[in-house]
Amino acid sequence: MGLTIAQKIIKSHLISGDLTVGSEVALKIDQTLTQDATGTMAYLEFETMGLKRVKTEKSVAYIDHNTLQSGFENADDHRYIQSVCKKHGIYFSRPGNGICHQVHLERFGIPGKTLIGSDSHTPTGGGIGMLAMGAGGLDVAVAMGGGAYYITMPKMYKVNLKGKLNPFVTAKDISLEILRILSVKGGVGAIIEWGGEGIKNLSVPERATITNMGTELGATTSIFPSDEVTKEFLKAQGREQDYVPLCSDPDASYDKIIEIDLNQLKPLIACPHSPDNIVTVESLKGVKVDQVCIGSCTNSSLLDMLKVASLLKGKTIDPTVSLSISPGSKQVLSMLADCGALSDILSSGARVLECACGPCIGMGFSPNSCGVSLRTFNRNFLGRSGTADASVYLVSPETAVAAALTGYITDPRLLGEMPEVKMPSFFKIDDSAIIEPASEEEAKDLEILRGPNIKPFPTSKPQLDTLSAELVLKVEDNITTDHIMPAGAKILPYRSNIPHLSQFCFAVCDETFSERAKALGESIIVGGSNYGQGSSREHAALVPMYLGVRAVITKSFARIHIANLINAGIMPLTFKNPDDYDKLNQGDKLELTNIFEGMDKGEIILKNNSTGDKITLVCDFTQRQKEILKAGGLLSYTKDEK
Ligand code: MIC
Ligand code: SF4
Repeated sequence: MGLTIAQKIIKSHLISGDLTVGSEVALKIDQTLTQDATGTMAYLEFETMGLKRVKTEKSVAYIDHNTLQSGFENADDHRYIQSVCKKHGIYFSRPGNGICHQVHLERFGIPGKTLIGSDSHTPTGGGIGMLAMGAGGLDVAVAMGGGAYYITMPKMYKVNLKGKLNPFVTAKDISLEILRILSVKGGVGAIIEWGGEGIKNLSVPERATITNMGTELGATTSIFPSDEVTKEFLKAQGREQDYVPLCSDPDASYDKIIEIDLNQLKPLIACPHSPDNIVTVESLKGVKVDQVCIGSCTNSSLLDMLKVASLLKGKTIDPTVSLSISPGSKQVLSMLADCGALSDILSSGARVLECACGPCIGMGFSPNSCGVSLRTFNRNFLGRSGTADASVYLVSPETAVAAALTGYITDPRLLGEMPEVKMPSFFKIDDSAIIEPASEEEAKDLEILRGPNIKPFPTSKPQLDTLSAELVLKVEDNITTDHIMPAGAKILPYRSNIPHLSQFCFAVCDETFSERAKALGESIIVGGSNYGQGSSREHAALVPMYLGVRAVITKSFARIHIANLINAGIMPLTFKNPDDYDKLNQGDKLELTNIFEGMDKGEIILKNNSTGDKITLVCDFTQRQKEILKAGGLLSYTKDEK
């Protein structure tokens, strides 16, 4: 039987396992990326492995998240990461050079290669036919050290696009349409391949918008074929030699096939507070808008920015709206400046922010109280913007401009003619903000520079056969890592200081959580389905571990978060019967016995000593995962193995 694109890449990178869906496969990783909010932790972890050089083909560290530098903390982190890179063979993308996913696509991504990144939107690389996946920092550190990356072999979904997008309907609307169809849980356990004749008209940046937002479906990753469009893009980036054609076999089989007719698609909008809360833009006509943000790793390419500039040209934004534009990379910003488009943006009254994540992760530009913010980003989780009572909507750049010009949610098709905007045949190549590592010889004498905010990361205790602990917190479905470990300008500077960070754990849901968990010593969390969706931040596991959380029991987990929990030595367990969720209440005294035998059987019995109920929990851990948990986390396991 034929293979899908992803199966082909997996097969050529298999270290162990086979293509049986649901089984564990170990993959060789060719490239890694980190960003600074997860990077400090990942490099501290890499350092404990005691290796001199990374063993990947290319590893790159980006500084793009924590660029506000409201104190010494971020600058210290940046300096630390830069010194690790120089010494250990990693390329360092300086602050200002752009958002990791945008820059990686432009300068480093190669079709057919594997990439893991300590950021959940690493699948952006699927836009040029990479098998690109988000992972926890520790998994990235292991891959940098030459270790395998373990995933559960995913199902294969195919989305066939037919027809052509109408003016003002965009790749972002395709992303929102698939979220409408599948929901934020619909891609869990699957890789989504995009195909059909409709993809021929989608450029690489448009494809990358789609693979980027595939993360919001919970998918392992998303991927496009590598074809003539890919070749043109790589050629325009001066990297034609990196092109390899890649497509699925004609008889490849898929677990699900979805058809989208591009001709029928309308401008769409995701309403607060979930990316799958989709309606048409026209149905929200007339809603007053306070703020518009254009940028983020979803929509900050040169193509996006040129469209925005051409729509703003000669016009002034509504005086009641604040508009921010963050170009995705130095390449984008510099080319906008060279062709005069930047001046069109500035003349409209927009505020141009630096090439970084910025408002997307609440690093400045938070909306006013009860504000309505339209953003071209990928997430609109509660509180993520930095303003707790703001209403954040996700839209295409075209819809964003329509709101900025009118002051209201407006169907962009009412803006008149869409000016024709083309990608240039050649991009401006200037890699001066990417610093190469030192040679092995030079690296010997280099010192790693650490700041006082960089604290050693916590380690967990080995798992014992019995666990008696209180249910410290019960939460509902679709809890995101932004609930578990919020980000934003006040908290992000402390990503390398787990004790400080721990004060804010779950603060969005329950301000007393941190103190209560600490006081209990050991505790258990209960959640609904899709627990831990969203980011790859391992802090959402490391911080609960630091606070004594030993097990999390849910209806289901998101992929990266479950891996992070196991890596942190926290047992992720699911209800055999999801209705048993109702039999547990905050404050209940819980007991898990014969844990090791249960791990082997795949079921553990939970006794609720407060009610007398006995509940069956499922744990289908692989042998490796059982050993990691017994050792008290991946780092202890790796040390024990040495
Ligand atoms: C996000 O978009 O939520 C982030 C911030 O990029 C995270 C990483 C982090 O929390 O540092 C992600 O997507 O993994
Ligand atoms: Fe940065 Fe936002 Fe993309 Fe995360 S989703 S990498 S915060 S731009």
